[in-house]
Order: sequence, then structure tokens, then C-alpha cells
Amino acid sequence: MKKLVLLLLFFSLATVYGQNPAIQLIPQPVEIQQSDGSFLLTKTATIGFDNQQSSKIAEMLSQKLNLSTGFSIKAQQGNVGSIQLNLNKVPVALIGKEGYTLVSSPNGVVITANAPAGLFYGMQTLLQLLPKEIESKTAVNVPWTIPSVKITDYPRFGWRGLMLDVSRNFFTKEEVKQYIDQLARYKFNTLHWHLTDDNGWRVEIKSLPKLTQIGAWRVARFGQFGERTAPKAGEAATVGGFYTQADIKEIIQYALDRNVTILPEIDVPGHSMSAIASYPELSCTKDTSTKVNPGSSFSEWYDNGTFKMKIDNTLNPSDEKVYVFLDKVFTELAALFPNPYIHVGGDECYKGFWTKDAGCQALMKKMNMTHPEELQAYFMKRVETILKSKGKKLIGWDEILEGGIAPEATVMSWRGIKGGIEAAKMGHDVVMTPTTFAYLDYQQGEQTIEPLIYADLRLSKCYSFNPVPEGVDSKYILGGQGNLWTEQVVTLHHAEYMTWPRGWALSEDFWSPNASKNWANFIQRVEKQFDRSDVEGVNYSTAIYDAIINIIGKAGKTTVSMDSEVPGLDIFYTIDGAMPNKYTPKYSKPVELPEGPVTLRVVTYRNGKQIGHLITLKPEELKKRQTKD
Ligand code: TNX
Repeated sequence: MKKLVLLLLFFSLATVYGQNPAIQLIPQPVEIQQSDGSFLLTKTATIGFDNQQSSKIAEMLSQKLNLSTGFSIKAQQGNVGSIQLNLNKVPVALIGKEGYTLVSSPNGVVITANAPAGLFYGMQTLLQLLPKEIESKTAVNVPWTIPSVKITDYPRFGWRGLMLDVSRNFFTKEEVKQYIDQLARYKFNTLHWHLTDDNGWRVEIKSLPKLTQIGAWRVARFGQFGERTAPKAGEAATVGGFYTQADIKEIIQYALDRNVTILPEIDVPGHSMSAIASYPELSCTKDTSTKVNPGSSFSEWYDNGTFKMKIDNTLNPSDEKVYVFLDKVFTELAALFPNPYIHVGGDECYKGFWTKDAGCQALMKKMNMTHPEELQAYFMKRVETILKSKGKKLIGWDEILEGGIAPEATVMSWRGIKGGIEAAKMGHDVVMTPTTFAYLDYQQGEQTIEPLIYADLRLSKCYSFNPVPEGVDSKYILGGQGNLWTEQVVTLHHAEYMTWPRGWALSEDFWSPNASKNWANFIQRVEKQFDRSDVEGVNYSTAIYDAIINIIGKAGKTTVSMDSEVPGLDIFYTIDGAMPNKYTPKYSKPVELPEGPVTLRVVTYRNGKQIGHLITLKPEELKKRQTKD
């Protein structure tokens, strides 16, 4: 009897954690029970909705289903749909504003929620329950079965974000919509839109036309960001673009229809070269030759984490004209964006030009300031007052803690989680977006084959992210966010490559209960999402299949250990100059390299087929990677 109970328990747990091969959802729902049978979606299916508020979602579902099935399934108000979308008359507290229940049986599917947002997420789950061909943009003929399940699902955090930097590289309106589409499917609800930086001002401000006439355009350059040649005198600025206010309204509505709110960011007082190129009088140096930066070198970074700007990219905090400027910008922005917050940056602000400026010195003296950090704090407090007068709340990068945080500010912790911990302990709200777990611009696999950038972050690390650090009151942690900076990302395809699958890991970090997270199980689901993305035509990285190579140098001996993020791959290697494949040595334990200029080549296989990229580490690279112990 005891054994039977245990066996039953095992099987029910197996279902809870999505072990059933037919059900592979991301993010993992809070609770899922599977039963026998399935619903077959046919051309006679209908979509019903019990409340007019749900009509848009029902319509969206009908369009999506009809595209890939070739059916003409209609959405109608009423109670008799084979796929029925219902709103609770009395809200169910457990599932909150964004949760839902989904019950499917051989008779059909019922999704129930307190609000349309929950129905939207129930619809996303339903689509993932259908065969992958549902992602096709042309009609396909497969049995459209939906397994019988009972799902109760709701998010762990209310802020589940991705940030897209459209300054370093401009993405068109259509591309931004595609990105929104993709993130909404994994139940992200916030797009943080990094609209301004040194490399381009992307939002039309009608009262300040030069911001987009001048600030949105830079000279054409290729190559590694930070190493490109500076603009030449008289050279035409032809690369860039911006969103008109009409474009912005359209994108905001597109996002809202997908339960995504857009958080606009105007990055000040640093990172402002595009604004200064347009209005040089806003800086201390007032250099009228300032150009929008095309990715040439304009800063120097030192080992202790400090830096120097070679070109002034900071607004002058002591000049009243700057606050008049910001008032105009935030007036128009506040009128455009329904999000209660405006992000005002605050990161990496170099104070070197401030300390040399007579106006800044006079202000410091007048305000009894002893340190230039206090100038930034003064600036941010002024900005907070402006935002408040427009009915908006201030959010900024964790540097806004330095020199004294504005009274009601929310902090985005990016330099690790320490800024977030500090802010939460002071009673400020926090969004966790640390480089250590959430930087989507970092390399996701072997350095020598991934597109070049200065740091790395593997999928498994993203997946291990818990936005609530120990000892912090979780009520201050609004949620988390992944950030895609685009210095090195110049196409939407590449943005997709950097975002997925790491964005899937983050979606689960932000949505699913922490206790249900399970790497081995997640990886299986990731592989299913790869198949779905293939049908959909969305790019992703397969770096998880590449070997992880660790070099240990000890007393003149070099030892190599190898591993892979996906469990169970076969790793083959050579040190004799040959190409590795299933006929060359298979890795089983650390390999000691012979003396001399060895080249290590590694490749991974699964079920007799190559699955990972070839990695070649030349003698110089092996030497560079040797550690002391
Ligand atoms: C730091 S994160 C920045 C960005 C860069 C990013 C590159 C932050 C607030 N500032 O300006 O794009 O590093 O990884």
C-alpha cells in the first residue's frame, strides 16, 4: 500500500514538473495536472468570450489559429466556444491581475481569469500546448491536439522586463513590434526602452526639434564598438532614425494589447552626447563641434572600475537651462507613455567636467556640497520634482544612490545586486537587473566563437537568478529584468540570438515559483522551444551545445577539463592538429597537455551527430587561459 502511495506521488510530481513529453511550457506554470485524453481542434471549433473586454484577445487567438491551421475559426461573444475565454465575476485572489486557470478536456478548453491580462497569458499557454506547427505563418496539416490538463498559474513578480537599447543601434518600429511580440509570449510584461544615449536620440520631442534632426543621426561606421574612427569634419551623418510621436503611440498600443507596458528611458545627466550634439549649451564645455558618437573611443576605463570621458557627454547640473530642457522633454514623454514611471538613467556619469566648471563649483559652495557625487544627487532630486509635477515616478540605475538618493526613487540594480540590497534596506523599491545574471549583451558561450564583447553570461547562470536576495524584504523587490545593450547588435536577428534562450530562463526566474525551478527539466523545455522558434522563424543561440573548456595550469603542467551545459553530450577532442569528430579521443577525464605548442580542438556530439560548434584553441590562447592553481 505504502509503495503504491509513493508510486502515485511520484507520478503526480512528475506531471507537476512538466516531465510529460507532450507538455513543455516556458515559463513553468505554478500548478499543472494532466489527465487522459486530448482535445482535437478542427475546423468546426469556435472561440467564445463572456465579456466584451476580452474580444481583442479572442480575435487575436482566432487570427493566430487560422493562420497555421487554415481553418476559419470565429470569435463570438457567448458561452459556447470550444475554446472559451471567461472573466471571473468575483475575482479569485490567488491568481491576481495576471493569473489564469486553463482546463482542457476532450470537449474543449476553458480559460478563466480575473482580467484580460490573465486571458492573454492563458492564451500563450494554450498555444504552447498545441503542436509546434501552430507557429507556422502558412497553413499546415497536422492533428491539432491539445492534451487534457488543469493549470492554475500566476506570476511570482509584477515586473518582468526586458530592456532594448535602441540608441546604440536603431531598430525600426516594425522590429520593435516583433520584439514585443516575442517577449509577450513568455509572459514578460515590461519593455524598458532605452531611447537616448551618446549614440542616438530616438524619440521625437516636438518642442526640441534638433534632438531628432541632429541627435538621431551619426556617421556610418563598421567594426567593434569603441574602436571605430571618429566623425571627420564635414562628414554627413546618415545612419540612425527615430520614432515620431505617432509611431510611439502605435507601439505603446501594440504593446498594451499584449499586456506589455513600455518604460521609456531618457539617460541623463551622463550618456547624453546625442542631446549635447543637438544643444551644446546644455553641457559645461559647450563644445559646438560635438557629434553623435558612432562608436569611436570616447572614454577610458581603469582597473579599479573608475573611468574618464575624453569627450564631454554630461549635462550641466548647475545650469537652469538644463532643467527647462528636461521639463520640456518630460512633459511630452509623460503625455505619451501611460507607464507610471519614467527611467532617467543616472549611470556612468563622469564628473570631471563638472569639477572644472565655475558654475558647478559655485553651486557646490552654495549648497555646502563637499563631493561632486552630491551634484548628481541634486540633479536627480530636481528631476524627481519635474517628474512628480507630470504625475510620474522616478526610476534610475543604481548610481542614483550615490551622494543621496531622491526621496521616492525606485532603483534598478545593475552593478550586481548590492545597489538593490542597499536601496531595499532603505525602503526604496527595486528592480533587479544585475550584470551577473541578466546582461543579454554578454557572450553566452565559448569566447573565441561567440560575437566579441567584454564579458560572458551562460544560460545556466541566468537560470540560477533569484531576484530576492537573502535578508531583503521581498515587498521591495518589484521584479527583475534582462538588459539587451546593442553596441554590438546591429540587426533584429542578432538581437534575437542574444535574447533567446536566455530570455526564457529569465521569464521563468520572474514568473515561476523559485522552488519549481529545475535545470535538467528546463533544458528539455528549451530544446522544445528551439523547435517552435524554428517554425516561427525566430533566431536563438545554440551555445548550450558547445563545450565548456577549463584550462588549469599547475607547476608547468597544463590540464584541460571539459563539460557542457546540456547534460549527456559526447565531447571529442584532438591535440594532434587533426579535426575532432567521433573517431578522435572522447573526453572522459581531465587531459594533461604535452609540452610544446599544442592546439586543442573540441566538438560535441549527441546520438552520433555533431551538435556543438568546433572550438579551436591555439597555443597562445591556451597559455592566456592558464590559471595559477
Ligand atoms: C553599462 S548598464 C551600461 C551601458 C552599456 C553596458 C554594456 C548601464 C546602466 N550602463 O551603457 O551599454 O554597460 O554592457
